[in-house]
Amino acid sequence: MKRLQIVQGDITKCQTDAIVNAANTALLGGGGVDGAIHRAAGPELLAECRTLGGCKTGEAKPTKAYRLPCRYIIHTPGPIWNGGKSGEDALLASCYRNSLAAAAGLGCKTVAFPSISTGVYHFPVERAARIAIAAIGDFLASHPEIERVTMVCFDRATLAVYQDALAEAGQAD
Ligand code: AR6
Repeated sequence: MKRLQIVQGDITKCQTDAIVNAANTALLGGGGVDGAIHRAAGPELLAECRTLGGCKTGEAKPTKAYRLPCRYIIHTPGPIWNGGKSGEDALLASCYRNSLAAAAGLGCKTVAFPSISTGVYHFPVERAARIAIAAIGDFLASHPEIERVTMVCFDRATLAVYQDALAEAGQAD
């Protein structure tokens, strides 16, 4: 999957058309990557988020990016890990699919994701990485207009897990 890249870094610095925020259903900011995105984008982001009326887990809503170097932020609340039998896998796949669909609908060609749900929401990272890579790969296969998707892993341990999952999935596309 040459159109899917895995890097280590800070997603707030990404110069992609869109970045994805691992948000919560209120869409009013929080800790982790959500906090970092709101701090870097500035207070206008929270003002726009207040107009959105929240977002269901697994769905995705876009905003402008304000002081960030990207064009759009796609906000998606990931599932909170609850042992794996509460539909978490399907909801996590929906986060990736719906975020990419929202970005494609806005004409974006490049999209960056953080590792959704694997921080505060405690989704096991190996399992999350396999789901993310499969969902992104499926979307790319049917959407040639998306040129590049970047998984931006904050720490080396997460980077290694996503690299292994990508190698496991093969280099087909
Ligand atoms: N760039 C890229 N990845 C980052 C960054 C960054 N600047 N900062 C943290 N990460 P989390 P979740 C990584 O907890 O599990 C918030 O309070 C982090 O190391 O941000 O989906 C929301 O408001 C981890 O690998 O998101 C929600 O309430 C990954 O991003 C809740 O947390 C996701 O960790 C969402 O929890």
